[in-house]
Amino acid sequence: MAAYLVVLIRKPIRTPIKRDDAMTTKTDLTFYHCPQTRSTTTRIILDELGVTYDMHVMNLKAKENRQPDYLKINPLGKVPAIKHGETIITEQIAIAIYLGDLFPEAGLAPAMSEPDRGTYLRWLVYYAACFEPALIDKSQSRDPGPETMAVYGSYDQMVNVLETALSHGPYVLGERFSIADLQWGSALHWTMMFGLLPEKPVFTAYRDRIIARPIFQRVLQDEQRLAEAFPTDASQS
Ligand SMILES: N[C@@H](CCC(=O)N[C@@H](CS)C(=O)NCC(=O)O)C(=O)O
Repeated sequence: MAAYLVVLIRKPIRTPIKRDDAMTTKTDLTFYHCPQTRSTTTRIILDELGVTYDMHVMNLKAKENRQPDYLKINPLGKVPAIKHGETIITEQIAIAIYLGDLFPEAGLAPAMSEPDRGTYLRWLVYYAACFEPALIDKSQSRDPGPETMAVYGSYDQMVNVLETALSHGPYVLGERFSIADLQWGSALHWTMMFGLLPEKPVFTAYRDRIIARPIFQRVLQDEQRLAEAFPTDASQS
């Protein structure tokens, strides 16, 4: 049976983790990762939350993510994915929301009882529902069709709406830093690097502010090291 290479890395605990009465604990968390891909954002979120997890790193170039063991985790063979106890979560935005709620003590996700919750969800989901589809269509020179039929309107509309959303303060929620900023800081970093998003001043200032965070920088540097052992085929990332 083809086994994929697995690296287990224990992350330091920054915040005390309380044991639940349930069978699983918050630390019973496995993160499936390929360096310098969308799962890098998940890694940044995990480290900013300061929690412990096991990291399984796969070699995308060798298609380890397409082996039967991993297809049981995500039948699409995509990263990121996490396993918490017996629950598997795929899709980076679902994972971001799940992790923020799983570790409320980190204060990176507004609770349902807080007024910021709706705005937080709105811009996180905008990433998956509008931003990514628009950028992928553009990069593939695909015509999204009429604005009323395209899920993101038009590429230009999608970009303008994002620009306005990021203009209100240092962060998506104004003065409050959240997981939404880790998602968007990372997204702007990669997409502007690949020329998929215009380098508007609002975008560059926002990106610079978020990626300057020490944990963000530490992960980006370590991803370079990891990518040498677990290379990524650029066309898959
Ligand atoms: N909809 C997924 C997309 C994930 C995705 O496209 N991941 C890429 C890496 S950036 C991947 O795993 N590609 C490998 C492959 O398809 O073989 C999400 O948002 O999590």
